[in-house]
This record gives sequence, structure tokens and C-alpha cells, in this order.
Amino acid sequence: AKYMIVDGLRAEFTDEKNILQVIRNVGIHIPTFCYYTDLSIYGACRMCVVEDDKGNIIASCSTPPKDKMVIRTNTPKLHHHRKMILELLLASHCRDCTICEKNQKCQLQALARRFGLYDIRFKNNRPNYEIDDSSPAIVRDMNKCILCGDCVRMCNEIQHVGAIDFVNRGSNMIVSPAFNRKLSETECVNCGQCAAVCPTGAITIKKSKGKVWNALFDPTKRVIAQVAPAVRVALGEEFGMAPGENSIYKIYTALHMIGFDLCFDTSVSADMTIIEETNELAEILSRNEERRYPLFTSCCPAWVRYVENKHPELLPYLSTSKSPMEMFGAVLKEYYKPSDEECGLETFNVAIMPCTAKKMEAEREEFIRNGKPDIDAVLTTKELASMIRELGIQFADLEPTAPDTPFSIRSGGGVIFGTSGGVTEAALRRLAERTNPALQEIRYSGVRGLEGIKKFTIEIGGRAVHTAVVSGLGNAETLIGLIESGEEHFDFVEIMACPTGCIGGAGQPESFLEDKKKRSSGLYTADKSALVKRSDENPVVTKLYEDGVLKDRARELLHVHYKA
Ligand code: HC1
Ligand code: SF4
Repeated sequence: AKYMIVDGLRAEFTDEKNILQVIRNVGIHIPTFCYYTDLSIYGACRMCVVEDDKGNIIASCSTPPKDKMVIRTNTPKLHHHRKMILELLLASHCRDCTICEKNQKCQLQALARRFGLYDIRFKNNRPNYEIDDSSPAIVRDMNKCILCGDCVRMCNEIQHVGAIDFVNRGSNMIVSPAFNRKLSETECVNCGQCAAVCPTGAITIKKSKGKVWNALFDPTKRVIAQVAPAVRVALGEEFGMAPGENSIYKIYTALHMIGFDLCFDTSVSADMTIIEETNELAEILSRNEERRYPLFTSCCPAWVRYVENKHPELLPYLSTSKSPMEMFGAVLKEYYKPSDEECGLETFNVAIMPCTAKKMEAEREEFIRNGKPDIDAVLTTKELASMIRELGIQFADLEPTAPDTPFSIRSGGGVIFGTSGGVTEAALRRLAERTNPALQEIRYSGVRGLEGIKKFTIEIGGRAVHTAVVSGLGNAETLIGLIESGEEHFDFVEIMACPTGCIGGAGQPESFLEDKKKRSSGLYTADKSALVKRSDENPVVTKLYEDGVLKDRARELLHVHYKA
């Protein structure tokens, strides 16, 4: 076996791409700011340096391991070097940690503590930058940026959005949209993945907590919470529970304690989305026409924005079925309207989402009816966690409670929406005959799993239906290329902007791929124990269509047309 000598220890390696990985394998956590396993290697922060046996200092993240290489991770030279970098970073960094959203989750703070930095010898020579809070979801505070470039690489390489980049030179260098524009004036899709990888408080998510507390304290408001599928398998992580552990019934308990009047599951309206979307697909398939483009899902608002910005030619091919969040928003406002009028109340819809782009979706004019948005506020998973903490609720110890009636049943199909492939699987369940053997097969191949592009073909009604499932906007761009060149043809394509789907949303607790895998399995476990598996067999939803608010009004309440 190949090996290195790390601090006198023998460290074997096989296909590790850099020394940093080999060092981590022997149990030493080398400090770094710009090394993020899911991104390309940048080698900018120089914190991960090590010394070889000739006294050369090398960046461990960008140097491949060599057989019999000898290195040390802790020498006087390295010690001095790391402290110097930290001091220089801190000198030009705003240090109001107590009121920073990243307090106790910040890499810079953690390393300053780890290296025992108590006073800074250098003066701040960086200008004071104005905070950019123009975006509906994302806040940029360049006074806290350490130029690691993670956000730039996420936005450009993984998401292919290209809203931000390094600008200016020398000590004036910052990460910014081109021409110093505000984020709201760029092609940013609000997926928030830049904030998800930011090691400090330089890019954070806009908070809606204040608005929600005000509504909760207002006796004239009927405050309703809906909880997205992916939230239940991640929120517990903030309270010491394992990733993937399903805490939905504790979430209902906590929401009632906080003061919400009614608590529901967005999976209920995901069942409505499936019914409407599969109606569209069935209609398209029945036409039996040559179509260059598939029916694209449209429940991810960041993907919709991406199409509007970069591929307006695809707008006519987006499903007109609203996202589950917006469907529920409209249905709840209509359902409670008579009783609101009678009691002098106003329904205030709060959506608890793994997502930052949902904050933007909620503000879109398409979802404002009679001058009021159908969704009044969107809280991320982390914002809900912070409300729970604020009240001192011991979340992990809570007793479970059920969702409120009458929207208390959801199908398994509605729950798996939160992981990449879930929408497609739920749609195929509805379209295919129950006895279709391919439905069993899905479980083992095809649409499940966290790969960025998955393809699956199923026989329905005597014809082959070709589907693709994509997560990550860079992957979406690749697939669009294949479709536009005529190389591939699909009937139905699910696209989620965040790598791995909503479980990897930027509103979720900080996580790595391993955690996301567990969150995904958590949703499939919930599906396994669901009494109703198919969305169209959800009795709560079918009743709404038969003699509830959706009778003769599904078109009006559940569809939207995005125009160029
Ligand atoms: Fe999602 Fe969806 S799955 S978009 O990722 O279709 O946010 O979880 O709520 O609306 O249901 C997000 C998750 C969520 C919608 C549903
Ligand atoms: Fe939001 Fe989900 Fe889309 Fe990410 S994939 S932007 S979490 S809807």
C-alpha cells in the first residue's frame, strides 16, 4: 500500500485527491476556509499549509499525496503562518460576533478561538461596505467576507447562475455582482446555496421571524403553519437529533406551543400538485404529438426563475400547476374565508420551508390575490429552530402530536417530494396502474438516489414514458443542452435547483452529503409507513375536489402561468 508519514504517523492512502484528505484520515483536522468537499479546489486561504521534510510550505488541499512523502502539520513556521493569516483576516473583519447570525457557527470565530487569538496587531484598512439586503432572500455583508470564494464557485460551477464574482484588486477585492449592482438586479435565483457554503456571516438568509411573531401576537390573525416535506428530517439536527430522524409530530407540538392556531403538512398540497401535474402530463401524452420538450416541473421557484432568466423559450413547457406551498396558501385562504368573515379574523399563512427561494416565490405578483399574498411569510427550517430555542422549548424531549383537522392526511407520494426524484415517483404512482411492475422497480433503480441527473423509462398505457430527474442548476443546464440538441428526448422532467433536492435546501441546518443521504432515507421511511401511498387516493384532497373549495375552482386556485 502507498503511504505518507504525517507527524511521525504512517498514513496509508489509495485514491485520496489531496494531502488534506490523508491527514484527516489519521484524525487530524487541518484548518481551512476554502476547502469544501463538494466544490473544486481553490487553494486561496492558505490555512491548510503543511511543511515537508525539506522545510517547504505547501497547501495540503491542492497537493496530491505522494508515496513515502514526509510532512509535519505542526511546526514553528506553520504556527506563525496560520496565526498571521488569521490576524490579517480578523483585522479587516467586522467583529460584532454577539449580534452576528453566524455566531458559534462561524469558521473564522472557531479558528480564532482554536489558535488562541486574543488581540490583533494590525489595523483595518478595508473600507466599510454597505449591506446589500435588496434580495427577497439573501443578505450580503462584505465586511464579513474572507474571500474564500466558496460562494463564487457554488454560484458559477455548481449552479451556473453567475450572479457573483470577485471584483476589484488588492485590498479592495470583494465578492459582488458585476458593476457593483445589487443582488436583486442580477440573475440570482435565490437558491441560497452561496449562503449554505459561506463559512462566515458574509452571506446570510433574510429573516422573517419578526413578521411572524407580530402575527402570532395579533389577536385578529388566524395564524396557520404549513410544514414542507424536507423540514421534518433536518430540524432535529439543531437539537442534537440524528440527520434523517423524522420529527414532524414534535414539530406540530412545538408550533402549537409557539402559538400557531393550526398546523398542517405541505405534503397534503403536494398531493394536489401531483393530481394537477399528472392531469397535464396525461393530456400531453394523449395528444400523441411530436414534442421537442418535456413537461418540466415548476415547484422549485429557483428553477422557475432560472428559466425566466436564461431559457425563456422553455416557459411554455413549465407545468402550470402551482407549487404545493402556493396551492395550500390559496386553498387555506379560501377554506377559512367564511369563518374569518364571521369571526372578524384574517388568515395569516406561514410556510416553514427548507428553502430560501420560497421567500421570493411568496412575494411574486402571480401569487397575490385581492391585494394579499397567499403566503404571508416564509420561515426556513433554521428560523423555526431559532424560534423554538428563543422560547426555551426542549425540542428533542417533546411529545408528538397530530396535525390539525381537516387537512390531516397526506400520502407517501406527498412526503417524498422533499428529496430529488420524489415528485417523479409520486407522479408515476398516480399515472401507472397499481399493478405495473415498474412501480416496484423504481424503489431500486431509476429515480431514487442523490445523483445529479437520473433517467427512468416506464411503460404506461402501452407506451414508453421517458423521465429525467435533475438536481442542481448546472446539471439542469447540461440536460437542457441534451434536449435542445435532439440527443435525448423526455416526456417528463423534474428539476430542483438545490443539489439533492429540497433536503439540501439553503434554509436547512449546515450539512454534508452524508447527512443529506440520511435525510433522504428518512423521507422514504415515512413513505413506507404511510397508509395512503398515491396522491389521488388522499381522502382529504379528493373531498376538496368533490364538494370543497376545489369544486369547479381547481383551475383558478391551483394554476399559474409564468410569462416572459
Ligand atoms: Fe420543497 Fe415542495 S418539495 S418545493 O423542495 O414541491 O421548499 O420540502 O415544500 O412547495 O411539498 C421546498 C420541500 C416543498 C413545495 C412540497
Ligand atoms: Fe427551494 Fe427545494 Fe428549489 Fe432548493 S430545490 S430552491 S429548497 S424548492
